[in-house]
Amino acid sequence: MTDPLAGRVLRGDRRAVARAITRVENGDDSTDLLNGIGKSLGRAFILGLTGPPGTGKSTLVDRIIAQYRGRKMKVGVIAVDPTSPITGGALLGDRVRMAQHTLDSGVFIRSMASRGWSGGLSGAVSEAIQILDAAGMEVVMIETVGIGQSDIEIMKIAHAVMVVTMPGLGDDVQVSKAGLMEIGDIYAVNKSDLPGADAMVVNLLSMVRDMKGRSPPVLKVSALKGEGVDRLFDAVEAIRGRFLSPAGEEMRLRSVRGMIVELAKKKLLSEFEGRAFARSVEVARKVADHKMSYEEAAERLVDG
Ligand SMILES: Nc1nc2c(ncn2[C@@H]2O[C@H](COP(=O)(O)OP(=O)(O)O)[C@@H](O)[C@H]2O)c(=O)[nH]1
Ligand SMILES: [Mg+2]
Repeated sequence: MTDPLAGRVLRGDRRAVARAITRVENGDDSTDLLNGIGKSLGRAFILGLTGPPGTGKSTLVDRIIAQYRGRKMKVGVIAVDPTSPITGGALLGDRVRMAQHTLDSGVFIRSMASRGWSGGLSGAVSEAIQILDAAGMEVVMIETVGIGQSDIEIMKIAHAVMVVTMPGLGDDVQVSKAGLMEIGDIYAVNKSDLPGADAMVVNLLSMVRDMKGRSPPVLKVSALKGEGVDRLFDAVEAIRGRFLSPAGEEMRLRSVRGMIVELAKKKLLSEFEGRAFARSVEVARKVADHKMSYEEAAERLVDG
């Protein structure tokens, strides 16, 4: 049976979208909802933004929203932040609130807390993207703090990934360690109004050049002052142009595969937990009686 909420989401009803995302965020049963919208998807261009905390991702998201709104395009944003909601930068918070609360019905911003979501994070984000896609958002941006494995995993769902850095980050350490050098399609050196931006660009270029066959652009920008935003946006649009063209087939399929795998993982995990706990009685007894190692017991549960 189709959830009536699905129809409302498909019509772009904002309250329905909000409620649907809350449902997937809480882990409530959303099977009927997602089946109801699930065959009308794949139109939204998914742009991931990731990088160390405080580099100005949210401020940049705000700038990119403005660019798309200038073209009358509908934009959805999901900010996954372990510490703070999208209001991390007070300035952005104010502007976002204004944007939401005044006339702009073409923007839907939602922050999702990652705390306590072990394993299920990417699945829930995938579902939220589906909802925004179904509601007619032409672009969906996902902001994550690029410090953990799950943040990197979410980026597999994106059609394009922008890695956001800034001068004086301790250079390569934070960026390369977290695996950010492998996943970026565009590198933004934000806060270029501060000293050290050129050095950061040179540094990133050399790291990026080391990798085979790829030469993602490294662009200076100041989200605060609005400098370099046009060029950065052009780089995003170049990728979106490919996404929309027949040549984007591979890119589109890669994202779909990423989504399906994340959703499957989420299902597997939640089903497994219940079953495994029920079945653990016997092996737990053996472990307690020193007849089996924890390792063996865990393997026994996985094997079924
Ligand atoms: N100087 C300077 N500060 C910036 C720039 N962009 C963002 N900021 C500031 O950096 C802080 C963190 O920004 P935020 O967008 O919340 O970073 P996030 O944690 O990566 O999302 C805020 O105080 C912003 O105002 C910039 O281009 N230049
Ligand atoms: Mg932020």
